[in-house]
Amino acid sequence: MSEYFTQVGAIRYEGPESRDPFAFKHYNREDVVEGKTMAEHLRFASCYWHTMRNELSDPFGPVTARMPWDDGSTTVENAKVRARVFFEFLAKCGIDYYCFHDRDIAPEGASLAESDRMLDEVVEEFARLQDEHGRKLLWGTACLFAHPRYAHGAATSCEAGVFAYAAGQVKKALEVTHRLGGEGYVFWGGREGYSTLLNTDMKRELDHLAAFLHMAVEHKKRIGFAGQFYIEPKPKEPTKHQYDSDAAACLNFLREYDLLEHFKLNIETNHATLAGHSVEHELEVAAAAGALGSIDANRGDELLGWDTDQFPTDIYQTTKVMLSVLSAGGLAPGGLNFDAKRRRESFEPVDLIHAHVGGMDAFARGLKIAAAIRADGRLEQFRKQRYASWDSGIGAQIESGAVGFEELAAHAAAHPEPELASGRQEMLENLINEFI
Ligand code: XLS
Ligand code: NI
Ligand code: NI
Repeated sequence: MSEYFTQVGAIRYEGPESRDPFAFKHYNREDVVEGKTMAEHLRFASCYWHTMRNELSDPFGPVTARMPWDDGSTTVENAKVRARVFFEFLAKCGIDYYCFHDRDIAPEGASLAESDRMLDEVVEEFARLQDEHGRKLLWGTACLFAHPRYAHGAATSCEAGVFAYAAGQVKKALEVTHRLGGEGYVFWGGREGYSTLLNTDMKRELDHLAAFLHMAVEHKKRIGFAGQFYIEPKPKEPTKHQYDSDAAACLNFLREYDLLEHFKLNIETNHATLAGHSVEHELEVAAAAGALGSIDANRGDELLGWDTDQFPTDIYQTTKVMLSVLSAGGLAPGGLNFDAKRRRESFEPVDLIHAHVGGMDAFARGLKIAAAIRADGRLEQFRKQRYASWDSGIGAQIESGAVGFEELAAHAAAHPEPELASGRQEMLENLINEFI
């Protein structure tokens, strides 16, 4: 078979001393950390929309990405060529998983039926390529935000016919995800929100969104799809306000509409920062509810206010993410999906390799550092000690529900002013730096 990334062979682990830009310095897939291999911990995925379909235009200029394999047509044949390039890319980088939207991998036809037919044809090529290259689908999803019909949203559109069309699209996307052995399915409500409340019946739209998700749960059961459902929070962009604005808002919505048992969250770093949170905040909120599912691994730029979707290269950030992931017991069947794109200036195919290799190494390093911090134990010990007053005496009585306001008021009256210990933030920050 022809090769598209001819400058590069398979990316190998050479260790921290290597100066080869096409070698891993930290990601050694068979290395065991806390009882699992790095590959099992990290479960890397590349996303089709950025890797194969993002041509790197911006609002001020056209596409720059060089994709010599792509003839620019919307034919099924061209879609299959792209698929072959993608699987060669995954294999070269040693990335086990991938993710896609229905409309990234196959063209949209003049009718839903025609789109479905073309999707089926491309999916068969994907099935063949998965076998040939030993790659797996982490999750599938449907693009319910690009076509002009979704201008007012999909499941929250003011137009019922659009809701029906979106249902048809998700039905098919679930079926092809199942066909490809997908381990999950993501709902990201790209336009499920509003631009102005002047024209919006928020309560009615939320009821519709919940009804839509209940139907998806039904269909999942009907077809025997056992993959995990995820909601991906994002506060804004493209709309001014999206209903799935952050992890807490998603959890509340899922609980209110009796959906929580069917969904986990897919947390994206740059969406967390758009919501005014750190990614580790979102991970902790999800984990506390038993709903930490998967991660869209990228990063924003603190000087820019939008979803810049940059590749994750910040070791502090990957360390904090891996601390949360390890303490939550891991991500499987979720993974680390690089929902990330190159800068417009990085337009050569080989830049895709640099970008992914760097992200993988940054996470491998984050994993090793996080495991070392956990093995050292001082951070955990400090945190535990900070709550020692709850382990016995009045604290333990409160936690067990043995006392109420009467007893507590009596306790406060009978005891001197409580003594507080320092939070030691600076000392803990220094402790983390010992390991970076
Ligand atoms: C966009 C989202 C999107 C989802 C999949 O901001 O991150 O790419 O991950 O629909
Ligand atoms: Ni995403
Ligand atoms: Ni995003």
